Amino acid sequence: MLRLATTSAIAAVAVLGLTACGSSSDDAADTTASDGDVTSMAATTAAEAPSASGSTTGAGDAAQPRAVSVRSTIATGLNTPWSIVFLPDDSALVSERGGVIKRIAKNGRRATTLARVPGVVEGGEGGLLGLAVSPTYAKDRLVYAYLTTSRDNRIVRFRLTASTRRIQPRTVLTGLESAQIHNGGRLAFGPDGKLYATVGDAGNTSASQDRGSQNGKILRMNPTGSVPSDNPIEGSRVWSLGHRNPQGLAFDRSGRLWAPEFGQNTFDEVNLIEKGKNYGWPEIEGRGDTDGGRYTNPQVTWRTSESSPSGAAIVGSRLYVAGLGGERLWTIPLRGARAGKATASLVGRYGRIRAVTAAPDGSLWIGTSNRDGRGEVRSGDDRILRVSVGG
Ligand SMILES: [Ca+2]
Repeated sequence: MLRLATTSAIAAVAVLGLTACGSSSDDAADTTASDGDVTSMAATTAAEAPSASGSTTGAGDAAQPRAVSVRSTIATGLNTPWSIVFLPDDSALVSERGGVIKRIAKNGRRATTLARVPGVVEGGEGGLLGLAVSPTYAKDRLVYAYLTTSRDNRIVRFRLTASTRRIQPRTVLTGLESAQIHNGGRLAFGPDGKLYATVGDAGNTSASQDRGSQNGKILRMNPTGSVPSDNPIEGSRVWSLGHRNPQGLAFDRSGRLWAPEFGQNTFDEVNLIEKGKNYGWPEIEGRGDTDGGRYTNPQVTWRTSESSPSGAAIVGSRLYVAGLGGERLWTIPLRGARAGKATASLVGRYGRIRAVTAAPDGSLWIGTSNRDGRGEVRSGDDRILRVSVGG
């Protein structure tokens, strides 16, 4: 009975949030008065709901996560690092949203400018966003980037090595709708060798349920950008639909894909992404009526003030999610296809956290995002930190 009551309360709050407000920027839930009012009202109404709720299956999930502890500062003085990826030689590449790729040598303690990606137009939440390293980098030296230009969001690829000074991008996918908000932008290669990309609704909520649009989707494509023959909709890169603004992708050791997603005013989500499934936006924010299985509910929800989740990474059997507005790192135990209870670390200590990447040594690297126009800039921002997550 309690469970039913809680679900109803959540549904009521979700409806309230949807009807009270139009499209809002996500990276900060409470920058405007109207957003702030709705957020606080929702938070009050939802006070009896768990602050971070996941599956309750498996008593072991309630155990404390392994210790999350900041071990060292890898680099400082960055400007809105969006994505951190590692090359096979254990050096790292960092995308700054303004368009620059920086490099951190193996065991290095500073980020040096490598090259600028041509065509990037930084504005609102857009700019140089996700990076991905070719799974066959040793042979092809290819790096992939998701970026905002003057007319679209697109994915490009280019050869990149430590000696590269000038990038010559080739297009992989063009024509994704761009906007000041909801550009998505995360890239990741799956264990299947396919390239996955999170694409936001660009503020056009009707795109998310439109199978003919690539916005509000998670896309799956061949490394050239062509459509794999085993995608769910013939001739389409759409892998899953009904998304608002996902900015994180992480594959677990069984090859399952997990993706956090910004909610509008009430509930952020973590979803287990499966082929062809519909994650509900804009019909549902957070958990709701699946309409007889038409929609798939998230496995974890948060109030937007607690999370505003961007990047995601998995180490062992735990999913780590970077919180922008929530200014924290979330740890979520994964048990097969179920997510357990989320636990927060580093709350407020470093400000906004956007990037989180599993490092070759088993640690996590996290990147702050205090210079993105929505944060409180601290001396040394933005920074990349090395975080241990236990043995
Ligand atoms: Ca959803």
